[in-house]
Amino acid sequence: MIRSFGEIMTAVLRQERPRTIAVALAQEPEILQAVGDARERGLANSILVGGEEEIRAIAGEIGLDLEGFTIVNEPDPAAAAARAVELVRTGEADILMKGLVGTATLLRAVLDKERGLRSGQILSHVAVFEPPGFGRLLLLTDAAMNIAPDLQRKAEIIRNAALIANALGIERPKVAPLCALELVNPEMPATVDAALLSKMAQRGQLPGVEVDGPLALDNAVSPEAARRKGIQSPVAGQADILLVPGIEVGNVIYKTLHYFCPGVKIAGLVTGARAPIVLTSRADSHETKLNSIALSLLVSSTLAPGNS
Ligand code: COD
Repeated sequence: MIRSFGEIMTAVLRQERPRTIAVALAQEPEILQAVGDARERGLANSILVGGEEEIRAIAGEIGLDLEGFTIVNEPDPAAAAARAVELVRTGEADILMKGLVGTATLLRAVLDKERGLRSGQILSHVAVFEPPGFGRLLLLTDAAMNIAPDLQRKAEIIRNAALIANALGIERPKVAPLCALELVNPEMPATVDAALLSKMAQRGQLPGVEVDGPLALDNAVSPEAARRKGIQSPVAGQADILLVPGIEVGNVIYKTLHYFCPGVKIAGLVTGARAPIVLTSRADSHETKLNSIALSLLVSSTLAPGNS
């Protein structure tokens, strides 16, 4: 089982396969820094789609040697997103990476029925955290794509996240559908969905995962909190995957960890498409972007069409 981003990097390097990243609108210092680091560590090369003049100017400012990178001059955001998607669709690149382009613009290019990267599965975002002292990786879904998933969509989001967990060596991931409490309260629809998802998993409708909820965040990740509350559950205190009821909760947890948890390591990707999509927020550091590249490279073979 992989327990850290250091181990993810090692696992990717062990694959000894040349890889290519297609970056949509690459003219941003943290992006260029991250793809520069990825090249230096031998993880992947990149095709930089975006405004060539700006890319060259920023590279000069941060001291990045562009030798070996391919630059595709396409300054328009939507066109750059479409071009980067095309590079992945045609096999010229293994993974897609969001640059300066807006999330919705990139995802619309990915979802384009003729020219996108649909695989027949739903697409969802998975964030992976390595909190200092936690001792293992923690997955959070969906903090960035599916806005207000219904029960069926939540089941599909769990399936997508479970594949990422499997790629990290977690064979049967434990999923905690997060709520504000541990009891079903019909006034709080997330608790009803959590109970239904647990029953679905119990009856084999969600293969390969253990789901138990509703659980509040403390009881999902802290064995001590679960014990004090007297919660008997195969997931409580040991969750691998935190399933949030909607994008706002997910986004707030992601950003809370980012801003209030010094030393936390983070990665984010969209999964379910024909290739992983590195999707981090503009405010994320180049280290988070590099971690996301490594994670996406690791899972790219698992998520290849036909393997999902
Ligand atoms: N998986 C697969 N197909 C999808 C998905 C999905 N998650 N979402 C939409 N589709 C398909 C639909 O089936 C349909 O065929 C087509 O795409 C368009 O569907 P719409 O009209 O519902 O989609 P859009 O274009 O209005 O919105 C899709 C977005 C992904 C852009 C939208 O869900 C969105 O804006 N999500 C939030 C992104 C965001 O702003 N995140 C901010 C935090 S970083």
